Amino acid sequence: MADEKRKTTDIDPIETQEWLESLDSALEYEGSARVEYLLQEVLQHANKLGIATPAGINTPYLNTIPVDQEQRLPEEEVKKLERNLAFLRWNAMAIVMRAGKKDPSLGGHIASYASAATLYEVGFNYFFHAPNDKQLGDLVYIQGHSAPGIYARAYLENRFTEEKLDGFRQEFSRKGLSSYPHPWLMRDFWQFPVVSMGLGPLMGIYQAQFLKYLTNRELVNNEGRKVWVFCGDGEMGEPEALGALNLAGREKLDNLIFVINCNLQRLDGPVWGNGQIIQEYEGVFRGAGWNVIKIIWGSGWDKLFAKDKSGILRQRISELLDGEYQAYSSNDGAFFREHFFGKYPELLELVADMSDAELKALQDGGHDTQKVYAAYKAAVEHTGQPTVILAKTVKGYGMGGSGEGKNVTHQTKKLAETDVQAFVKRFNLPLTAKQVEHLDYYKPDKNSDELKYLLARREALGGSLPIRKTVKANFPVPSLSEFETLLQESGDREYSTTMAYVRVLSILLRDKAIKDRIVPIVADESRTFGMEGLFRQIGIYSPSGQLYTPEDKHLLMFYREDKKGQLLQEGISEAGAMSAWIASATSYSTSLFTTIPFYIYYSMFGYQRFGDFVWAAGDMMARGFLLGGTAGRTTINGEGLQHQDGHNLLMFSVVPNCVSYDPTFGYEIAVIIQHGLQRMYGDNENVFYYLTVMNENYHHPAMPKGAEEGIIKGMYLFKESESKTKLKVELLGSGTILNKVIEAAAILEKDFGIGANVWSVTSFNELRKDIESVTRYNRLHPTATAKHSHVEKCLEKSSGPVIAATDYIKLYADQIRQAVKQPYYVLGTDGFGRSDTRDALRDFFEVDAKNIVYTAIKALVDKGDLAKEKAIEALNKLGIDVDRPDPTSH
Ligand SMILES: Cc1ncc(C[n+]2csc(CCOP(=O)(O)OP(=O)(O)O)c2C)c(N)n1
Repeated sequence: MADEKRKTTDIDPIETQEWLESLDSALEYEGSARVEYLLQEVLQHANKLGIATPAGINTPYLNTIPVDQEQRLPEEEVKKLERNLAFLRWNAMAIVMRAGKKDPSLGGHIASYASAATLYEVGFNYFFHAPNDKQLGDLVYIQGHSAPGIYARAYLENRFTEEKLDGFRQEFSRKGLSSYPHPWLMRDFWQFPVVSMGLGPLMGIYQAQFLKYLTNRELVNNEGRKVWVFCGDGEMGEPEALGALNLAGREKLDNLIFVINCNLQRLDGPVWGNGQIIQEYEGVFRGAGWNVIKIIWGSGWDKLFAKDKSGILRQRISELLDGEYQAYSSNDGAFFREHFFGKYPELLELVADMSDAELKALQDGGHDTQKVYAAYKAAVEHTGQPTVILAKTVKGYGMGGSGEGKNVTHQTKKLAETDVQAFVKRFNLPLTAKQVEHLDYYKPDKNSDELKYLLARREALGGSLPIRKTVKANFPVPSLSEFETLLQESGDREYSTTMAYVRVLSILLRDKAIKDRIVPIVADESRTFGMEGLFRQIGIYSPSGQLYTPEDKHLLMFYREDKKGQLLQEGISEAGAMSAWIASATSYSTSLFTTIPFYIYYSMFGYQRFGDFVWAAGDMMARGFLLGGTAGRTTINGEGLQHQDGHNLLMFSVVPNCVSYDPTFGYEIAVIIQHGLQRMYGDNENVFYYLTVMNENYHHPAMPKGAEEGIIKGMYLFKESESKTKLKVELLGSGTILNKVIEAAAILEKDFGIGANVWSVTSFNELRKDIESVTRYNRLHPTATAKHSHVEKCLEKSSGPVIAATDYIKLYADQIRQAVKQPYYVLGTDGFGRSDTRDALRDFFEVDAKNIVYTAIKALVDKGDLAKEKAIEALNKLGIDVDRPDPTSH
């Protein structure tokens, strides 16, 4: 359309022709760089003259690399690659269909790999370096739904037996293969769990950044290593997928290559049926500073474009809608001729000498080995920018009527018998009728050219992929005595647990054995957490150093950016910073060099914002510390509803290998972090830590003797009641609310003659895990002596009642209910937060000292130890209005 309009408004075609011819001649005699220069000059000049110029973000709907500039593979190698590709296609399909025969509910996908197969194979044979003694290798993020194709390759490489393939999606009953890439489930194989759409692209960008960070800090030489991220064109709809493109452009991450499999379809139908998704992504990526390589058309099209002197074919493809093109893929050659070429008689003429079968055989660029090779080669050679390859393919390629280019193809787990036959014929598979009927796996003879080629190519690139290697940490973990200052009473000084954490961090940053391995991460909140001292001390990482004089240069803590900076300041992107944390927390595997990440952020913008990444981190066996700063619904009092976190701690409890705590005192933080360091880097355990830290300043006592074990297990007796009275309660508290519990204990004793033991519960989450494990043991061992949970042991001498109060929703402390044999009462901060003073909020949510006192008295009334009137008296004495608003509905 645009071309037509332009033509109709061409008031001087001869002049136009002269301009075009002068470009032609510049190209012929001086090359494309000169033409680019001239055009830039013309545009700049036009700008100066005040003439509006096009944004220039898109190039025509053509392959980016001109045919004569394509780097090519020897044809005999292409033949062997494509032979193997046929076997891989068959085996990948067989894996899914054989599992489906056993039980259709097992599921699986055929169409995604069918469209991406060439993209993977060119990479596996020529580009993806594996880690070995000599090299660290490349990091390849494989799109999850293509897993069957990757298993099929592992079979050809003799890594998996046929029996193993038959265990696809049967991990418990057959010790088989995981549905998608899950390192947790296949620890020597998968590296990156990316099947949740959007995680791969974001994690890949920060992985590439982290590799450069390690190089710039001279910790690991990652030069030459590439991060390859494979994703679907539908997947790019996720905000996470597009969210950090500009960072990759800004930091010139030329170690990063995205391969977007543009089969124009997602799960339900076309990604953008009414437009051209490849063009849209080209604009987005170019705008973000990426090098974009489009491979839309296969080699068969080259001669058609060469013949297209009038530009009619170019015009037709520029008008083409993805929805239309998809229909051509799912129909035959005659349909293609009629609807695509038939639009213009001149275009029909262009293909008059081609049969319908030849038209149908015109391939998309992403199915053309040479085109893909040329794109990858150009990508790995490109410097100064990340590269995205937009490869046009057909979803369900080879699936025929059962799925090729069809809207239903994503979930098609089975091909009709006729389509299986057609598949065998199309890819010329050497299978007998019986083998086809049984869907037997096929592996060429070990002496065949194809298999020898496939194995030799992997050997040349360093070995098999994917592969997950790890290194054991080999540095001394600091002992608790290093944190002595935090174990002591704070005297006159009041500080918050956030400050306690920052002190722990500073101590670690001075520890000779590990200081370089520490990776502090923030998402534009250093000042919120009092960490700005680190700017000067360790520097903020910036690959280009600091090209300007910061406005605060005269200050002690000025904003110092440095190529060797240690602090990762990821700007306002919690999910991005989380991805950086994951890269660091798994560097013991990806770079065989252990780093120790500490990422602190606003706790409310934590799990509930980037929870899927936390889940992936668990799967990847990430090791490191996450700190939910400004936690506690009433503790960050002024910020109001959106900021006040009363539940993220509970959310972390659902991640099986996350160890989480809600500490109150500096010594608790020191004990927890020291123990975490020991578990993760001393004992190489696959766990990671989440700690809440708060911004309320208060006095910190010295660590009670022997408290370490209880701190780690989740509960210890902080203060035993000295009262001789028979009226006793057990008070449990965590985080800042423990201070309210301590206050309540004093009031109970002084004003009501009730003795109260005070327990610091550093983690209801850990206590719950212990209860679960003990309960399971007792259930499965009916004749063995029953085990007792830590909670039971702590409270065994008490007759209760037990009252718990925290700054989190009641469910958090309620987790231990089954192990509390005494009457158990829980106070917490259910309901939306709001701004007010801390005292007012704790009153509102009923977690202040008076509400704890009253609840203890009511508990004694319920137990029969006190008369009902005592409860009324207490209400009056404490000034509690019983008609107060209910925070859960107010
Ligand atoms: C976050 C998330 N949402 C939804 C899904 C379900 N899902 C799986 S594959 C898919 C479509 C993928 O399409 P595309 O990215 O284009 O990949 P293709 O298979 O076409 O190559 C969807 C929606 C998912 N895996 N993750």
